[in-house]
Amino acid sequence: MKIAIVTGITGQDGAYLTALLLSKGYKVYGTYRRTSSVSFWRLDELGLREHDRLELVEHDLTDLGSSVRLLDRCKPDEVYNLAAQSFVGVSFDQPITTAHITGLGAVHLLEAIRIVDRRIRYYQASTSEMFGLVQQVPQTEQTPFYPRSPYGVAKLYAHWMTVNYRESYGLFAASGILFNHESPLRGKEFVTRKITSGVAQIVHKKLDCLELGNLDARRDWGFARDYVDGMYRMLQTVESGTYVLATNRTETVRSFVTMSFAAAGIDLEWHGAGVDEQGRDAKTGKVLVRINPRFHRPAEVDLLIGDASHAEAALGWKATTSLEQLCKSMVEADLKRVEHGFSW
Ligand code: NDP
Ligand code: GDR
Repeated sequence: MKIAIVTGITGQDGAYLTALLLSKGYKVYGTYRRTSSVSFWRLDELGLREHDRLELVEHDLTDLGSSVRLLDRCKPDEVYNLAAQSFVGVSFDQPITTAHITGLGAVHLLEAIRIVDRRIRYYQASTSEMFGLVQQVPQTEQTPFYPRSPYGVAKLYAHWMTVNYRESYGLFAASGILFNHESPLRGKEFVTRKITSGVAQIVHKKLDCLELGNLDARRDWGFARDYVDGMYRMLQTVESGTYVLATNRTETVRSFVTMSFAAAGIDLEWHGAGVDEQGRDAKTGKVLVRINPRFHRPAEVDLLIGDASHAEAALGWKATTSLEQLCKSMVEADLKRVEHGFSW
């Protein structure tokens, strides 16, 4: 039986990747950090919590000894490093914490592999945030990096360390440069889920108006379940490499808002510009969306659109879910959650 470690199992991708690996017969060790109240709601939603091939293990990503002991004890074939301080907005307020977890955390695992067993295959969760300021579109594995946030910079460090351990010590170390991927299990701090849960609360009269930041940012949004399949494929090849996963379609935050209200049967009209821009219900004229500058970032990534041709050719991977399907599934899930009084 193959053995995998998934760090960050309590997150969106951790839950979907665990589901995939269990379906393929793996034994999965999922790591979580110690807190006074750990939440496994995503594993519960997927019905995985009590799976007999899943073991949840406490692990501190900032402690090398913790990573060495983890590998020594679990003896994995594959390590998927998904744990990170993953919220770009927070990284501006907590740049050092972000560097420790998102940047150095990866190196602790790479070092642990180097010490414990160099045959262990490693996946690094890299990101389109590393492209940052637009250099060329669509972005590919060859596009120059220019990160625009402490998160992007920390991830770029981890990416280059992954490449360096591959080249220096011959480790099988893959780096997946994944563009934004969303799902009903997305955290509510990220814009898509903030929007779909906001729409659901507005429909159920628990919220009057959704407050957002930059509506002009463009993102290449895919479905998380498709993307974890790409991660898995990256560790099944003969040699490790770097791969972009993306849909090759970009939309503004504004159009995701319009799409989300439409999925709940509300026709939204836009009025005004800049911080005075508002989204109003076309029937009643009620303001349902307004701008709050609090959600603007000190430096923004304006445009992301990825070209995943390399992943398609080398891994047989392709995004399969349209943004309309994805958005609808998120709105429907949030409508149900609000209806049943669930808070996540
Ligand atoms: P989530 O924010 O949903 O999950 C992040 C995970 O990291 C959680 O399990 C979280 O644990 C854990 N974590 C946070 N801080 C720490 C810490 N100090 N020590 C240990 N674990 C910690 O992210 P996603 O699932 O969406 O993303 C998975 C990975 O992929 C991340 O590394 C992210 O940066 C990267 N990525 C994500 C993309 C996306 O669009 N989703 C795109 C490209 C890259 P806890 O529950 O305790 O907070
Ligand atoms: P991102 O995702 O920064 O791309 O990082 P997020 O959903 O947070 O922001 C996307 C864009 O929406 C704009 N925006 C807002 N964002 C949030 N969170 N809240 C708002 O109210 C709001 N209003 C407008 C943002 O400015 C931005 O332009 C995600 C994370 O999953 C990273 O971990 C991952 O690496 C990248 O995607 C790829």
